[in-house]
Amino acid sequence: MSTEQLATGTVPEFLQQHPELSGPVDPDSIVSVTEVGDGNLNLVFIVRDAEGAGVVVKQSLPHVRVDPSWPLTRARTKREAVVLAAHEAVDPAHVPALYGFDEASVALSIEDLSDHAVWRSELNAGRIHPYAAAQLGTYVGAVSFATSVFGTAGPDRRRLVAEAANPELSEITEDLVFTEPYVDHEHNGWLPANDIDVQELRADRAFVREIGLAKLRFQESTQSLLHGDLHTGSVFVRADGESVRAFDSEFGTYGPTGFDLGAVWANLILAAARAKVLGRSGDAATLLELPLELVAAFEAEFARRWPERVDPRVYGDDVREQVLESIRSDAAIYAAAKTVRRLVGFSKVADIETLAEVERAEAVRLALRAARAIGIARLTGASTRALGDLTKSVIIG
Ligand code: SR1
Ligand code: MG
Repeated sequence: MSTEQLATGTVPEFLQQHPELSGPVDPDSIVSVTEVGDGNLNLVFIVRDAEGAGVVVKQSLPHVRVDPSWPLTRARTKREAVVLAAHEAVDPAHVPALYGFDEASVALSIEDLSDHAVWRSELNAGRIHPYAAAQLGTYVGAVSFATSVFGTAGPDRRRLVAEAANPELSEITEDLVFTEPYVDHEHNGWLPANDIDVQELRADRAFVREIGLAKLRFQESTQSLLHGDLHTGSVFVRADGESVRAFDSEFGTYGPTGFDLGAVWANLILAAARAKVLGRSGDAATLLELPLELVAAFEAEFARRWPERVDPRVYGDDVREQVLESIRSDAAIYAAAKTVRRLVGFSKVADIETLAEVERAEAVRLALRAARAIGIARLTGASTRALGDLTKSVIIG
């Protein structure tokens, strides 16, 4: 594809040619364009006009941004537009508004949320924003119910599942989250002090089996339309506590609902490990309570919508309870998988990487142990509360 690559200087003309992407911005009075992309994949521009209105324009590159030797489909922008449109239709309060998508230029435009901050950056600065966990639980509850068998009629849903197929990015998840950390791979890396921890992890056959089974469910399941990459760097928070938005859903596809819950949970474990090694055990304890709020809010929203289910004939409340139980269990193993991948594999996180070496090694050790602990304890039917307490005892002592 010979799509023109946008640059700060060419964005104004691009929006004049594509006014459907300009949202509230007047394309004829643009005064600033700033490239702010800090993720692994794309270009992201914040555009402002003379009245102060803003829009965010995102364009995919033909490769991974942080590794130009790694080609990647530019159709990922379309995949994100599909997921974002579907999620916005269900829960507009928890995602940025989608203004437009242009297939030829592989660009989309969304609401400018510059009055928000990225949750991961806030966590790393010691500001927890604890309300965000429950808000994300509500978001996952709303979109997972609406896109599940319970929220969408069968034939429509089968078409939607096909439309949201995301083969290339799903393969990245399968490789980076579930496979590479457990084998020798050039993407992996850790401090020498953590050699013993990685060896222990890989030698834990029960844990590796659970990771394999979790990968299998990720590959086979079409339970709901996932965000697909719901880490704290994909979440905006606003200091007034009134707005929490999940963005960057380009990895979205139909999959097991617990995958999104597990992503949030994992990143709370990582943030807690950071807090602990920096001497902030109180913050670590607060952070490790948040997965409970996440899961409780998810279940409450799912249950609130349950009376609207499209086919109640054999889907009684007992079915709902079993579905929620299996999602809780999935959330724990996906939390474990997503913790491990950020410590051992490609795409590590600032929470850990910005620590000095001694603290980093300790944080990695604690988080790996917490991941293994919940990945196994969930097999005994441990409650989310019990799993949360377990992570506290491992990380805080
Ligand atoms: C090559 S993409 C690496 C990672 O960045 C995204 O945030 C996803 O988590 C993906 O696994
Ligand atoms: Mg991202």
